[in-house]
Amino acid sequence: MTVSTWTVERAVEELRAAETGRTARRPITDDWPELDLATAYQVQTALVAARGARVIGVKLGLTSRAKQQRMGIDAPLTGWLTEDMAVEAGIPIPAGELIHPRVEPEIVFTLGTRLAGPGVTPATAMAAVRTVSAGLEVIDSRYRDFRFTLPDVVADNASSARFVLGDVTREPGTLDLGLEACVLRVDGEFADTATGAAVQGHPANALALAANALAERGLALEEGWHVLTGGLTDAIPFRPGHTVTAEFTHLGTVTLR
Ligand code: OOG
Ligand code: MG
Repeated sequence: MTVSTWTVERAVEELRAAETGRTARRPITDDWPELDLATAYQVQTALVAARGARVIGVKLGLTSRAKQQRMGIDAPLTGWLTEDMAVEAGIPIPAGELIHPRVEPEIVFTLGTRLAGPGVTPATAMAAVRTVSAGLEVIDSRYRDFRFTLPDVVADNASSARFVLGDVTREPGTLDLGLEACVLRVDGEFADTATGAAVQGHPANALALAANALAERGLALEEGWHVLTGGLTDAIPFRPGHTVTAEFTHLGTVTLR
């Protein structure tokens, strides 16, 4: 019998090595099949702590059918957003720092008050929102070909890399976010489209889901935090020199180069 020598600490080291060495690795569960979801979230928290950047919010992953079908996983997850992931609009993404980046458009909430589960409903979730904006998330799995199981991607902080927020902010309640549309283009060419309803039927459902999921681990969404509600469309490969735009009905246009 072989005894697994994997631990939370070892998983963190392996993921850090893949990230800093810009080399994708095989899924941790290939070597550590016993990695369960609760332990994977411990890896995620330890990984983000090891990177040392301040937490400024939460990202949801795999909240839309487009994303779930592409990744072959039908359960949403959460990860942490840190200060160093936020990129100013207009500043080029340092693609050389990443392994195989992909871009996806998202609807983003910024919280005016703390939001703690359990029992958060979409309505109570929206009552905590100060502003809504559009965003483009750059994801970059530390796993080869973005191939992973749910515990793998949870451990890898949901493939987090960078994100940009649009400069239009709207108060919730002034928009029907289920009907808010987004057109994604690469170098001006149409790539994909979706409305806010693609995310769990409505982005408010995703926000409530995040608050309730964090509550299971004794955590809450804090005032001032950003919440990325999940890719509306499938993510598209981000190649140096390309310009990706996400044009929203009321939330403006977000550009990444
Ligand atoms: C996992 C990250 C998912 C989203 O918005 O669905 C995510 C992945 O697709 O690699 O950020
Ligand atoms: Mg995302």
